[in-house]
Amino acid sequence: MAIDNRQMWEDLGIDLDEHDKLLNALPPIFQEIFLSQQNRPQGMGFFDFVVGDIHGIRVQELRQHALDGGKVVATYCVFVPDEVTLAAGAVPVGLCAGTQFSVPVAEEVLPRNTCALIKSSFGFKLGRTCPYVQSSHLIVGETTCDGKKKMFELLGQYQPVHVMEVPNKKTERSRALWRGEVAEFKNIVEDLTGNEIKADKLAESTGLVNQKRRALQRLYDARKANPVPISGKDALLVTQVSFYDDVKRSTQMINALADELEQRIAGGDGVFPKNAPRILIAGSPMAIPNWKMHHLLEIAGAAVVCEESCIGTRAFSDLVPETGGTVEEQLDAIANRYMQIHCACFTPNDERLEDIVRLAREYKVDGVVHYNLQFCHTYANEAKKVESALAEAGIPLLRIETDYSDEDMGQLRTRIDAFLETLR
Ligand code: BJ8
Repeated sequence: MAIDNRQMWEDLGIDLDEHDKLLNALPPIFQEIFLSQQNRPQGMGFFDFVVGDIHGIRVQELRQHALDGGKVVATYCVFVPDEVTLAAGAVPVGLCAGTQFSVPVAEEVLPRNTCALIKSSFGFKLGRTCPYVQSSHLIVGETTCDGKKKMFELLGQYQPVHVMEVPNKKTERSRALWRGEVAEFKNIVEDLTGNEIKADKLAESTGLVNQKRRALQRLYDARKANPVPISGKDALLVTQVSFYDDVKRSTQMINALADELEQRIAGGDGVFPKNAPRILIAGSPMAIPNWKMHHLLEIAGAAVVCEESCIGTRAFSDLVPETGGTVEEQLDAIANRYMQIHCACFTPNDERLEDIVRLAREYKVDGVVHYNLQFCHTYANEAKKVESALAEAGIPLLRIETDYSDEDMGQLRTRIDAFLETLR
C-alpha cells in the first residue's frame, strides 16, 4: 500500500511547519544550480528525480524496512563500514549535513564558532526536520574531530548514538585500536538487528559496496577527459546521493551514467569548452545540499573535475580486498581498508598531500581550490602543508574558508574570478 508522505513525516515526529519551509526552499535553488545547466547527461535524470523527492520515496523505503522489522543505521563519516551494517541486514544511510537551514537552531545549543557541518547535523535533530535522522534506529558517530565527538554526546540525549574511536595516528597500536572498534561495531549491529554476521553475508556486502566504489571510480575516470563530459556540480550530486540511496540502485544508476559519459568522450562531447580552467577541489567534505563552491566556480567559467574529499575520492579510491575467509579475516581486511582514508584528523597525514598532487596531475588540472569549512581546524592547519606541496609541484592554489551561508558569496566570486584569471 502506498505510504502518504505527510502522514509518514508526522509519524516520524517531524515538525511539519519547519519541514515545509525546508522543502519549499529547495526547488528554486535546484533549478538555478542544476536544471539551468546546458547539455546535461540524460543519466542525471535519475539523480534529479531523487533530489526532487528527497524526503519521499527513499524515506518510504526506510520506513517500510522498519515496519518489516529491519533497522536503519545512520552515519556522518566515511569511516563507518557499511559492509558490516549491510551484512547484518540493516540499511546504512549517510545523513545530510550541508544546509544553512538547520544551523540557527543548532546555535541555540552549540557554540557559534563550530563548523557548519556539525551545526547542520545537530540542527536537523534538534529541529526535527530530517526524516532520515528520525528513521534511524542508531546513529554512528566517530571521534575524528573534537567538535563532532562532543556534539555526538549531546545528540545521544535525543537518539541512540554509538561513537567509533578513530585513532589520530596510523601506527601499529592505532591500527589495533581501530580493528577493535570495527569488531565492537559488528557486535553492536548484531545486537541491534538480532542477526549474527556470517562470513558469506559479509563477503556479499563487501562485494556490493566495492561495486558502488567501482562505479564511482568510472564516473571520476570520465572526468579526466577534456572536454569534460559532466559538470562538477552534477558529479558532486551523484556522489552525494550515493551516500544515502540504496547501494545496488546507486551502483546501477552510476554505471548507466558512466556508460553515457564514455560515449560522450568517444564523440568529443563536453559540457565546458576545452580551454575552461580545470579545477580540483581538496578539503572538507560537501554534504548534500552544499553546492556552493562548485556553483561559484562553474558560473565563473571553470570546470570542477575532481574532489579530493570524503564526498569524492576518499570515499571510493580504495576497495576492500574480496579474499573471503572467516568473519575475523574479512574484518581485518575491512579495518585495513578504512585506515587508508587520509582524513586531516590524522597526524602526520602526508599521504593526503601526495594524493592531492597525484590527483592534480591525473586530472590535468590548472589549479587547486583548498576548501575549508570555517572552524575546521584540522583541514585549516593542514592547508599550509598542502600549499607547500602544491608550490613545490608548480600547481596554483586558492585557499577558501567559508560556511553554508550566502553572506560571503560576493567576496568569494571576486576571489575566484581573480584566481581563474591567473590560470587562463
Ligand atoms: S573522514 S573529513 S567525513 S571526519 S569539517 S566535522 S573534520 S570540523 S567532516 Fe570528515 Fe570523516 Fe574526516 Fe571525512 Fe570536524 Fe572539520 Fe567539521 Fe569535519
